[in-house]
Amino acid sequence: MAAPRQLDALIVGAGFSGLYMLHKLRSEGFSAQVVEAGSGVGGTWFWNRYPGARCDVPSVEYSYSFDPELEQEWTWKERYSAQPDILAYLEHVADRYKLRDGITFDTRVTAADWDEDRSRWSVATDRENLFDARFLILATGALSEPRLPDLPGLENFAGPILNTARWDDSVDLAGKRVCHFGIGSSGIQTVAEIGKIVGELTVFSRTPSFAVPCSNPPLTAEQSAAFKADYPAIRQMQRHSALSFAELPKAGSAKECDPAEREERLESAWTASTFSMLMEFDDLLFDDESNALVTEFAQRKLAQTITDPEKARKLIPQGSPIGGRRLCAEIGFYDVMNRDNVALVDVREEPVTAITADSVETDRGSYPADAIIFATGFDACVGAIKAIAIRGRGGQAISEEWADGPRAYLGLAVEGFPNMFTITGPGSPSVLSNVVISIEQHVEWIARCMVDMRENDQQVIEATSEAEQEWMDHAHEVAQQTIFPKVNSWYQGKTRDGRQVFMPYVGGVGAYREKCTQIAQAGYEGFHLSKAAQSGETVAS
Ligand code: FAD
Ligand code: N01
Repeated sequence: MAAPRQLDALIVGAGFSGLYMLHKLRSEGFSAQVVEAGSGVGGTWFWNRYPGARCDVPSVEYSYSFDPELEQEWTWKERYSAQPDILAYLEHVADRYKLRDGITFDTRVTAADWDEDRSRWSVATDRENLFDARFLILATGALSEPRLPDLPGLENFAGPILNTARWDDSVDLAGKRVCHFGIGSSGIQTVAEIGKIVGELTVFSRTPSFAVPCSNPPLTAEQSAAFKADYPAIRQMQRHSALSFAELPKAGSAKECDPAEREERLESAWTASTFSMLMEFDDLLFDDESNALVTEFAQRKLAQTITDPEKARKLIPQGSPIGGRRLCAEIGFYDVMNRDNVALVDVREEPVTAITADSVETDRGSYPADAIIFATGFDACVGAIKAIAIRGRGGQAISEEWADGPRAYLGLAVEGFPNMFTITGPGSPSVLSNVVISIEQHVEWIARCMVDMRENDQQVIEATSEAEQEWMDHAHEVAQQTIFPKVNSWYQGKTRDGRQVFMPYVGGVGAYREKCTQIAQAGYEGFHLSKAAQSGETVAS
């Protein structure tokens, strides 16, 4: 086996996070390498190739803001771009900044051990290569570890089994009988597309989400030019708003609004943009009464859209405030669900009992299947990190440390795991924001921290347990003031005894950014900084 490669930083993952992290560290003069399990760049947009996959934040906002030249040279075709276009953009980024030679593809990081005697990370992969790095940066993605249901007899199924997050486009579904599981954002997009070509479709749902119509006209040359001219203002707004959108919630409470005016406003918000419904008033994520009014409006809209009352009963969320689960954007999903060749099974009332070679059996019936699709979500926020055997100080394992829910300082660093950073880790705004903008903030903070350490001849940084606890308490307290912890969603992690733990930070992207900046300016308050255990190598290459 070859000697471990010596690096300042080993970055895991080549999505939006890993690509920018590599570029940033290289431009600051550090030696860094990315290890990526996939055979190309793009992360989410490399893996999620299912039909209909697209972003639900406008592309002019869901794109890097760090380089005005990149903003000017790239033109988005649609308001919400499809997966191939977002992947093409990330491939362009990899080429433009000459990043590919810094990425080891088709290689999975399997283990990382903190060597206390040398204050360095020893990183192992599923190939022969080993790395020895001062810093370990986890750009592994909050939504990258697919979660698949353990259905009885699945191994007996004779046809193809597809997963939206690992899509195989060599499978031809035209005219086939398809059983599809899961109708979150991925499932809704997939069903809307495959529903047009399959022979028969049975959709197995569990918890339904609200989906709003996605208006996605192509962008005209004039619109693109206007966006390009506006980029500085758009970015400024994004960086300092609560959700890193260029649109701010409109001032005022839903419950205090005149009912006729409220109805009119919600009617136009319904088709305006994915998140307009949640931005129409500024108290919808905090005030149960205001939220209930908008929830009831959305239920009414869906009842008018879904023609079969039995399907409507199963598809319209009940007892769940709108926005508590991620709002979905739909282009033709309910039209497909309205078709006669599309059946809907709610597994909560009709559980799956067996999978045979060519059917899905429930306690009430048998559904023929030539192919099965899983759009059943991800082990969100923590899955990809826990999948690596990471051992920190004293050999403690991250999977054990987080067995009762993730703990982290600012969602960036974990006590007991020195020199390890998590980009959009649990406890940061991450998935409750336009993620690209949150990624950029983390990347820039980490790079700045490494530069400051180099300048101050410090090699080791670790969150203190007090700071971590204080941040966790604060994040918990802020979350309790919102609707989020009241809802069953993938935002919630689970403890060993089955309790739910809310994972993202809901205090707002702008406020969070300020807090992170203040902490850095105050000499990395809440972190312990020191020299390496043994003198010798410095951080700079
Ligand atoms: P990822 O893109 O997930 O990349 C992580 C990479 O790490 C992956 O390529 C993975 O293979 C690699 N990796 C993980 N573990 C290992 C390991 N052990 N060894 C080697 N490599 C590893 N967010 C929004 O804000 N707006 C949207 O509209 C939006 N749309 C989305 C649509 C879909 C279908 C999905 C699934 C998510 C969407 N998201 C959206 C969230 C999206 O994940 C983020 O916006 C963003 O792409 C995350 O980038 P990332 O680089 O942090 O992680
Ligand atoms: O995953 P999900 P997703 N039988 O967890 C259900 C982003 N994204 O991949 O909640 C039947 O939302 C499960 O039910 P339950 C976005 O942030 C964005 O769709 O576990 N159903 C749930 O309803 C999104 O939120 C876009 O009770 C089963 C569904 O499957 C996040 O990624 C597109 C089941 C999974 O939904 C995750 O979205 C795609 C079973 N056995 C993704 N097991 C955009 O549009 C689970 N379910 C931008």
